[in-house]
Order: sequence, then C-alpha cells, then structure tokens
Amino acid sequence: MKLYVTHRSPYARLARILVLEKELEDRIEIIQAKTRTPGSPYYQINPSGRVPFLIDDGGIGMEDSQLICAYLDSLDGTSRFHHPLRASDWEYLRLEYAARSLCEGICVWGREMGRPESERSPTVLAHEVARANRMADVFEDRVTDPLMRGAPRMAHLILAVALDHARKRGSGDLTNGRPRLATWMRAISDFPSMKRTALP
Ligand SMILES: N[C@@H](CCC(=O)N[C@@H](CS)C(=O)NCC(=O)O)C(=O)O
Repeated sequence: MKLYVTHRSPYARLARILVLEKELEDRIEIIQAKTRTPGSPYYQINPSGRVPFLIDDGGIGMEDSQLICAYLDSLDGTSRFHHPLRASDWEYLRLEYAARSLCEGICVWGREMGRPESERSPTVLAHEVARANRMADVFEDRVTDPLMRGAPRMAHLILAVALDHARKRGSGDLTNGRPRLATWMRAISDFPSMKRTALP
C-alpha cells in the first residue's frame, strides 16, 4: 500500500500514527506529496490534492484521515482505536468530533497564515484563535473524563495532534494556563508513535 502525506499535515499525521501503532510499516510505503502546487504530479494520483491519501493493495485510492485511519485500524480484524461499540456511543463521539473541530480551526488559522501577508484576513485569524481557546477550555474540563483516559482512541490522537500543531505551527500552546490539559498532553506526547511523527 502507499500512503501519501506531508509531514506538516495533522490529518496525515493521524494516518502515520496508525501505521506505527498497527505495525504496518512493512506493508505501507509513505510518500511525500506535493500539495498546493499548480500542476503538481500528485493531482494525477489524488485529484482533490489533499493528504492523507491511501492506495490499498488492490490499487484503490481513498482519502480523508477518518476513513483511512478506520481502514488501517481494521486490517488485522481488531480495531483498537475505533471500538465497534463506539459507533453508537454518543458520549465518546461528541468528544471525538469536538477534537476534530478544534483541529480544523487550527488548520484554517495555519492556511490563512500561509497566504502572503497582504492577503491574510485579521478577522479570520482572530476568529480561529478565539475558537481554539474556547475549545481548549472545553477540553481542560473534559480530559479528566474516563473517556479521555486509558487506552487511546481516535479522540485522544486527534486532540493530541491538534494541540501539538497549535503549539508548533499554530497560534500558540493551548495547554498554557490549562493545567489538566497540559498534564494530559505530556502523557500522550510520550507515546513512541507521537514522537516518531513529530512535526519538523
Ligand atoms: N478532512 C480531511 C482534511 C485533509 C486536509 O485538509 N489536508 C490538508 C493538509 S492539513 C491538505 O492536504 N491541503 C492541501 C490542499 O488543500 O490542497 C482529512 O481528515 O483528511
């Protein structure tokens, strides 16, 4: 299989974490894609131009971290990060989708900052900083929930990747002044799969 990524994408990082966690390194070649480049040869592989993108053993391509992570997790028949019961576990799913929402806002901020300075919207930047802070407050309350503890699930990975992205490539460290979130983040940052996929 082939997994197209960029090392700066938090979504691609989730797929890379799954490759490591599920010990799929021998089965999956990780390839750097050239995104956001007019005429990139990557557009012939994935017309949307986004990462992550997985081509399976049958040569079939699929995009989106949610789908790819669920697929990789299922390959050995024992999904660890997508518990079957979780599909109707609204309490858990609310946390997973809240973490994804935080991640999306952090990415919007990063995209805005990637534009030439004259094209950046201060309104968009301020909106995303405020959103990220409100969501970080939510997780400061929720990380003590048993659902955010114990064996990691996708909600944990998404939150950790989002917070790390905000710290290194976003508007700042959202664990500052949020002691419970900081303690939670320190623990998950020690996972070998987090360390091995650390942002450049
Ligand atoms: N919902 C998608 C989002 C993927 C996404 O937005 N990837 C960004 C990098 S973080 C990308 O490939 N951007 C390139 C582009 O927009 O052309 C997922 O979960 O995989």
